[in-house]
Amino acid sequence: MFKLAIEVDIIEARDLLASDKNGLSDPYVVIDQTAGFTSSIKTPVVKESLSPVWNFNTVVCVDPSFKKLKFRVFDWDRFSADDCLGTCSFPASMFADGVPIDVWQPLKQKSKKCLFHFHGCLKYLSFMDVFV
Ligand SMILES: [Ca+2]
Repeated sequence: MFKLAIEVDIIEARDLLASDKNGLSDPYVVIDQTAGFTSSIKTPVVKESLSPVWNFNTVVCVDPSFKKLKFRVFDWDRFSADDCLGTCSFPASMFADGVPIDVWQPLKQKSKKCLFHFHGCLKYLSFMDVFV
């Protein structure tokens, strides 16, 4: 059994919005999986940073018919719901040829412009590879 997957390295972001009273945020990134997985993938939280470095490697399972890969950046809060700092989406066609890509992209967000940096590569992998 084989699944389509995208190997993703979530590298960093620059100049995120400040969401906390101290003028900083506690950012982490969420990716939704589409290939029958109910859970999303989350990076660890980087505390008190507007230019976090995650260097987070993961494999995102996608349906062969997937349209886009979407990243959502949140500010973690201890006592309230986490705030969305911005999102960015990448069309499936970007990954179609299986060549590794290295992308800097502005986040869609309310005001200030910030950049999101990741590596991605489409691959086929056996079902068991997802769990080892
Ligand atoms: Ca926070």
